[in-house]
Amino acid sequence: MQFYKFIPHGDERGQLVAIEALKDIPFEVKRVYYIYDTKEGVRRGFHAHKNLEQILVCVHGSCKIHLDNGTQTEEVFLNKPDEGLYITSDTWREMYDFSPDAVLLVLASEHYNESDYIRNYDEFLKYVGESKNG
Ligand code: T46
Repeated sequence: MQFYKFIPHGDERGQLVAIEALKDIPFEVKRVYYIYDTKEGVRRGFHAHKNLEQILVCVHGSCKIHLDNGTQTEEVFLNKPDEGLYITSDTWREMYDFSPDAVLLVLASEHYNESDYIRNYDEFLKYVGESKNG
């Protein structure tokens, strides 16, 4: 788990954060999506990826991210529009505890591809186990 800190260009008008590919984050951005209007108690995600890097920025409100690399888990709290959570492909992720006003912005290194998803937890454990053993 790694955080990227972005520079807020603040002045009397307010704040502006710019994120440049390969400069502020380590990959070219091919896709941007955002999650908002999340209902109370919702937990989403429940998957890993085979080949996808992502930066998650909670640009408004807050949410939590559960990360699991097959051996260790972590809970991350996101509530800063100038901070990005970097998630590599072989990480199981779940997003939860969204505040009603939360907007979770995601920068992704690849186009959307359903066949890149590992949606079964046992398959995920097998996948990361095999990756570690070459
Ligand atoms: C991830 C976490 C953080 C698209 O059509 N294009 C897209 O780029 C995406 C991301 C989704 N969709 C469609 C597919 C589903 O019908 O939007 C619907 C909801 O997607 P999903 O159930 O995969 O959403 P989450 O919140 O479970 O997961 C998403 C990303 O899919 C995933 O890559 O890492 O956010």
